[in-house]
Amino acid sequence: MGNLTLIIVCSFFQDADEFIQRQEYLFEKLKVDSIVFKAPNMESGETQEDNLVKGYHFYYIFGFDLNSEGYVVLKKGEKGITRTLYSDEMPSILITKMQGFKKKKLKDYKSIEEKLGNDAVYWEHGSSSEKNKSSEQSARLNRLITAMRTIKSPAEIALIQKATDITCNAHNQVMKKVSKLKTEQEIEKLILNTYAAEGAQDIGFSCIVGSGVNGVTLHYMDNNSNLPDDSLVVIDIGCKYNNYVTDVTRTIPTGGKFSGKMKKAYEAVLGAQKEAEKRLKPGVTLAQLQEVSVRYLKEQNFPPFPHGLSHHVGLAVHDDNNTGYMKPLKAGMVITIEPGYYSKKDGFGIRIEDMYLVTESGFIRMSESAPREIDQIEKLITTPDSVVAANEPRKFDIDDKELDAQPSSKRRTFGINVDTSVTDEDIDSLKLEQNAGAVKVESVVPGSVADKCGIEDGDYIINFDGKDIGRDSSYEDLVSLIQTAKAGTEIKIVVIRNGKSMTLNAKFEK
Ligand SMILES: [Mn+2]
Repeated sequence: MGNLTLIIVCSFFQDADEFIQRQEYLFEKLKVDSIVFKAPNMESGETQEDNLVKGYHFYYIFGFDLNSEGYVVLKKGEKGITRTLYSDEMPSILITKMQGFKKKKLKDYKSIEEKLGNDAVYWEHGSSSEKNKSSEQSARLNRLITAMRTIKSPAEIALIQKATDITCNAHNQVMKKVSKLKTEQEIEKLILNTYAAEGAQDIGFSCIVGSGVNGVTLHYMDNNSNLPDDSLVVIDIGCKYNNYVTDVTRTIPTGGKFSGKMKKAYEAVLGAQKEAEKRLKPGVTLAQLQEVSVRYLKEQNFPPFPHGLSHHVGLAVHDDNNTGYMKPLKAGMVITIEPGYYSKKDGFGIRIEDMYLVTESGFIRMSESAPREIDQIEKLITTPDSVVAANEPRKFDIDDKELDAQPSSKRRTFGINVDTSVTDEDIDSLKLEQNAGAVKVESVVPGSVADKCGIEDGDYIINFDGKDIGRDSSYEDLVSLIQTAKAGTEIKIVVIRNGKSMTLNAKFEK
């Protein structure tokens, strides 16, 4: 990764409270004594897609995934909810940190199941099955979670914003370097490198990089053609950040200039997107947005596009929701608007896709830091050092105070810049235990938790709150640990400084 430096953004994490509140909300709405969740089992014969869809609901309620068979039993008692996980696997996130979570062997589940009998609601990925003793309640539970997921919490919005900022930066990198790139594959590589350098844990979906006539294929993923000299390339991408994804498409000229039919068509598509934006506020439906968008294209003598204008985005790129195309949108929903033009005859495709948070008064375009105006895109391609108007990632409108006011979305500000140029040899030189890893601190943000506890530039963090940093994914490990650190309690951090290990104490604000 070279000498790239990245800021470890630990400001935006959902802490365990948010998941606990969701569990409590289920009891409040369903008015039952017990709820049994069967964990999504990736090993089973069901399709991967199916499992993913099911996995999102489970993750939304508990904040972790299981890759093996397991059950979570929630029981409402006088002292609150008791939570028991029946599984032979330990979830990667530190489940013991979640209040009152008991862990039992999978084989013990059989006995509890008989006791629960018909008084429990059984949830098995939302589908009714033989085991579903209360299928009507089960379907209700499933719809309830879908409804909850449709409106994003401030913590979720911040995560989607972060994923969006990283993805927009990948677009900016491509615009700045496209004149030197020769193939679709090189563009894809640049995108993936940007994701990694900025701390995205994964892709949200496979990159679509369609140059020339390949841009006409909606889900083109071969990405193996040479870039034509003077054509367009459709780049539809989104990374995953702390389980949340994003979806942003830009179409750029390989030769640096939109000309002739390309320019005319691009202007029409951009106009169609802006027409939909004009109507975007609570109360409007996606069908209405699609209608105005298509009508605008028709007025400009361009055909309707062969796909939906919008979809919801969250844990999934096409996120589950209870609104569809016909029900009015509400504040807190996150959607795309993505009109397009596709012509084999012209030899190119165009799609412009942005991410929108619906607000009380209208919307916030979350992806505005990747330019979409013709003059700005051309400027960035031809003079890569220039800064165009929208270049800076947007600072999200929910300010700190508002975030702090939400008990479910306490911020985890740690405050270090990570040195990503650390090699395996660097880690070896620390002489750690087998499979142990380390995160090297490039610099500390003044006044941050890291600063207050005495972390210094050049320190290697090897253990956080009793947990070793792993060898293979040290960065992700640290992020997970910070995410689950409990506010107000003392946390021990072991660092290696000048070859010597030392223990520092940190405390996250309540
Ligand atoms: Mn999309």
